[in-house]
Amino acid sequence: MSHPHTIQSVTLPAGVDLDALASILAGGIDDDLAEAAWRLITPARRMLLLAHEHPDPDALGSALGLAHALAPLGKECVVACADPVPANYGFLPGREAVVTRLPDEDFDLVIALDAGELSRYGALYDRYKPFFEAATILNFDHHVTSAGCGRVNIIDPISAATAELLTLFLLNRRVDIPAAAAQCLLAGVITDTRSFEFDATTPRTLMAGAYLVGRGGVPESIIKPMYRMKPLAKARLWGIALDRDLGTVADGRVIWTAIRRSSLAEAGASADSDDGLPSYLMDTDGVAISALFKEQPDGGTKVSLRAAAPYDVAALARRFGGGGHIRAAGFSLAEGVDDAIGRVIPVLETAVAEGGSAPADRE
Ligand SMILES: [Mn+2]
Repeated sequence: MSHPHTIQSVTLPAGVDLDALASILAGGIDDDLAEAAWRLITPARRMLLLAHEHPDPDALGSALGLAHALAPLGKECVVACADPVPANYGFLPGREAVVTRLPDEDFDLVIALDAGELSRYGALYDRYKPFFEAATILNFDHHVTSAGCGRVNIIDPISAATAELLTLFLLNRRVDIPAAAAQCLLAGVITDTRSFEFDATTPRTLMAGAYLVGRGGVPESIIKPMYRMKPLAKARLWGIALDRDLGTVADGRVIWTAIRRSSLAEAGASADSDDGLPSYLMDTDGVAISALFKEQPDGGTKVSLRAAAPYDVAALARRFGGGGHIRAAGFSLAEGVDDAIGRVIPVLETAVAEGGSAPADRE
C-alpha cells in the first residue's frame, strides 16, 4: 500500500529539536494515569481499537494512529467502526483495514477512542453487547461531558483532539510514533480544530501538531480534501445559488440563498451539494444570521439557519417547529421556497433588529 502524501523522513529546520518537544509533550499527561493505561496494554496480545459511529478523522485517526504505533511492539490491532470510512479520508494510512463487524471476539483489550459512552460506538456496540460488557476497556477521550466507559479512562478536555491526547500518552510511555501514526494523529488534531482555527486550540495543540509534522505528517494532504476540494457540479450549483437567489436585508446583516430542484438538475449536482453553503454565507462581512432555503422533493422547503453571537437561531427555529444549536439550527416548512422566504425573512429581520444596534461579535 502506498501513501503518496506521507513522507517518511523530514528535514527539520536548524534548531528544531523533536526530542525536546517530545519531552515537553510527555509531561502533559499524568504519569500515574498513563502508567495505569499502559499496564492494560502491556500484557495484551490482540487489541480491538474502536472509533465512534459516524466517524470523524479524530476518531479514525486516533484508532489507526494507535494501531500504527503499537504494531512495532508486536501488538495485533484490529480497528473497528460501526460505519465505513468516508471516501474522502484517503489521507489516513491503513483505512482499508478498518472493519464494520468483528472478525471474532478474541481480544485481550478494547481501546475505545473519542467517545466516553459505549452507546456512541453505535451498531457495533449493539451487535456485540455481551462481548463489550465483559471486555476490559481502556478509554481515551477529550469531551468534557464524557462519562468514561473503561476500566481505565483518560479523559482530558484540555486536549483539542483525542489524537492530541494520544500523542501525549505515546510520548509519555516513550513509544515511537512512526510516520504513518503521525499522519493519522495529525489528521485528528487538524480536523478537530479545523486547521487550528477553533478556540480549543492551545499552544500545546500546536506543539503536538509540530511534533507530528516533524515525524512525517503532511497537513496539506488532510486540509485539502477535508476543507477545499469539491466536485465541479457543486461549484456550478453554488454559482447558480449565489447568482440568482442571493438576498439580504437589514443592511446585509441577514443573508440568504436558495437551492432549487431545478438548480440541482441544471448543475448536475447531488442533493448534498449545499453542504457548507450556510457557513459560506456566514463568512460575509457584516452578516449576523444566514439562511439557506432548500426545495424538497415533495415541494416543501428545508431551512438551515446560522448565526453569529449573540443571536440564537435555535429559538427562531423552534418558532417554526424545528430546533438545533444556538448558532446552527433548522426546520422544515410545507410551502415552496419563495413562500418560505416570504414568511421567514421578516422574522429574521426582526430578530436582528431586536438583537441590538451593535454588530454581532463573530465567534
Ligand atoms: Mn475528537
